[in-house]
Formats: sequence, C-alpha cells, structure tokens
Amino acid sequence: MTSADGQPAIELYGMASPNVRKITIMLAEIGQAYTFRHVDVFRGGQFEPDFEKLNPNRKVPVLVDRRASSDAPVVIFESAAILIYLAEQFRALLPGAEPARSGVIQWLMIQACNMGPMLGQLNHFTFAARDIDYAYDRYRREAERLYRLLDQRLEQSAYLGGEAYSIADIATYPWALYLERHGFEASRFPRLDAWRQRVGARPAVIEGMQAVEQAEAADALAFEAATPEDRDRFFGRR
Ligand SMILES: N[C@@H](CCC(=O)N[C@@H](CS)C(=O)NCC(=O)O)C(=O)O
Repeated sequence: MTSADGQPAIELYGMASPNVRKITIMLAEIGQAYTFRHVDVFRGGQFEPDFEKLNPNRKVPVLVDRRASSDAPVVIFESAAILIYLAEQFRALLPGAEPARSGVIQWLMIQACNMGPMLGQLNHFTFAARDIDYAYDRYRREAERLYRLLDQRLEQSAYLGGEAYSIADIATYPWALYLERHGFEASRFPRLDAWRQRVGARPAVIEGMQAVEQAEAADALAFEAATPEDRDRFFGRR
C-alpha cells in the first residue's frame, strides 16, 4: 500500500541492529513495502527533536504507518509493540485464539524483557568495556542461562511460541545470532542451533536481514569516525 505521493505508506526508522532487524524481517514476512529511514545513532540522530517527537525514549526502531491517514499516522516505538501491531494489522504470525496467543506473547516477552536487555549489556561489557570483569561475568552468566532456556524450550516444540513460526521467533532470531560472539559453542545448544538454521533459511528472514546491509556499512563507518564525545553520548557515559 502506498501514500498519495506514491511512496510506501509505512516508514521504518532504524539502524543495522537486532531490534531493527526484527521489524525488517516481519515486514518481509507480510510482504509490506516500506521506506527505511536511517538514524545515525553514533552522531546523535536519536536525540534530534524531530526524532524525539516520534519516540520519547530516543531509540530505534520506530514504525510510522500512514495507511489510514497521511496527516495523522500511527507511530509506534518498542520493537515488540511494533511486532504485535503488524501481526494484528496483517493477521499474521500471532494466533488469535487462546492459549496459542499467550503461548506466543510470553516468549515474545522473554525476548523483549530478558534477552534483549541482558544480551545488550553483555554486548557492552564484551565489545566496549571488557575490562570490567564483574559486569562481564554477571551478564555472560545470565546470557548463558537464557540461551539454555531457549534450547530447552525448543526441545519441547518446533518454534518458541508453539508448533507454528511466529513473532516470538522473529524477535529472538537476530539476538540468537550472538551466541558464538558471546563465546559459546553452538554444539552446546543443539536445539537452538537447529532452530536458528530453520528460521534463518526462510526467504523473508534472509530478505529482512539483508535489508539493513547498507545501514550496516554506514553504521560501521560512523562508529569508526565517532569522536570520544559521540561515543560517550551513545554509551550514556555523560
Ligand atoms: N526495547 C527497545 C530497545 C531499543 C534499542 O535499544 N535500540 C537501540 C538499537 S538496537 C538504539 O536505539 N540504540 C541507540 C541508543 O541507545 O541511543 C526495543 O526493543 O525497541
């Protein structure tokens, strides 16, 4: 669906990051065209007043949906909220009936409330501040516990929410790719690894992961070029 000006009616503000990739995968799964608006977080794009109007929490992703009205678009932040919104709007990848619906939502929340924050901290203390052993050990242990939880869950069912692929899998997949970079051997999490391969082979997942490749190159350059002040602002050190 397009706006009156011929542009896709959906815009996605983002960067090359796992929370944004959840949404590019979902948009590929439902076959919805969109305009990707790159936010240069390393130069402080998330703190610009216009962006803050979209998300007072100043983070990507943000979805802007002008399908119903171009003057008063629906604006949604928080990746899990965006996934639920798209699933409901397009009646896809979230069962309507209980208990299947709650089965999916609870694993979506494990990702949003546990995996995302804990693995995000582990990323920081692995890739940006590895010298703080207490923090590194704490988040690495918690990450291991969560990877184990997913592995055990996937022994019970083919997908996280149950027997069907859902938004819980979409939310978790880009984060589960960190397993090796967090120093764990995939062979110790065989069900999780098999699920990663199954999910990663889906054409929409391949498309969604590739959708931010240009942004990935731009983000890498911007991070390289970031001044000490830029990095302090990004890491919330001032
Ligand atoms: N809970 C949020 C987390 C969003 C988030 O942390 N986004 C990161 C990129 S993955 C970001 O905007 N980082 C820039 C910053 O924190 O300033 C969600 O799931 O959408």
